[in-house]
Amino acid sequence: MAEAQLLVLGSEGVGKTVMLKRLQTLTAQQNLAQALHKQDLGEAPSTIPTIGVNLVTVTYNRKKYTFRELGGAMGPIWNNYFKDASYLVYIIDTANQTQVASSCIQLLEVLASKQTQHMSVLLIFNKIDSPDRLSMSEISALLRLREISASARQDITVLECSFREGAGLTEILTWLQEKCAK
Ligand SMILES: Nc1nc2c(ncn2[C@@H]2O[C@H](COP(=O)(O)OP(=O)(O)OP(=O)(O)O)[C@@H](O)[C@H]2O)c(=O)[nH]1
Ligand SMILES: [Mg+2]
Repeated sequence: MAEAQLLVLGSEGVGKTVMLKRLQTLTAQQNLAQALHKQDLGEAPSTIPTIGVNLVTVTYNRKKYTFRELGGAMGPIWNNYFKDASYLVYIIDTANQTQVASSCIQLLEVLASKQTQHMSVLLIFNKIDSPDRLSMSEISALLRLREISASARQDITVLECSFREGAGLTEILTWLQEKCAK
């Protein structure tokens, strides 16, 4: 079976583990099409902060995806893991206004690394269900998203999600299928 290696990065508590649990549950459903349609995923799974690496495998349409989540606390050594991955999922917590700026700086550092130039990037703005969240345009301005997309070598797709509510999961599966098919 074909296999894709993905890296999942983002500051502490942005929702990396919840996303992986949601994807695992969703793709394990017998009737995935129906599950995707209903989007009735129940309560958000509970998590504890990831210490070290959280390895999760998801099978979708006969393709295997291996996600390697690095806990946000491991930020300083993320770069040790770049060489093994071809795809990057980077999550920003739109509700954590004090963290957004440092998350953006970390993203820029990741994108500037020589070892990530070949990667396809999925940039996720999570927690859009939160009343405190920054809007897409506020974050885009803060992040200078347009300039980044124009200057970065990587192919960047931006998605707004709420892993608590299950919003955006279908789009993630579509992205996986499109990008990882190559
Ligand atoms: N409101 C809201 N909360 C969310 C959402 N996604 C995740 N959370 C909450 O955010 C908290 C942290 O989620 P995790 O998935 O553990 O975060 P993480 O990115 O894996 O964190 P580290 O492993 O410490 O780096 C949990 O309490 C989640 O329930 C969301 O879409 N909306
Ligand atoms: Mg985690």
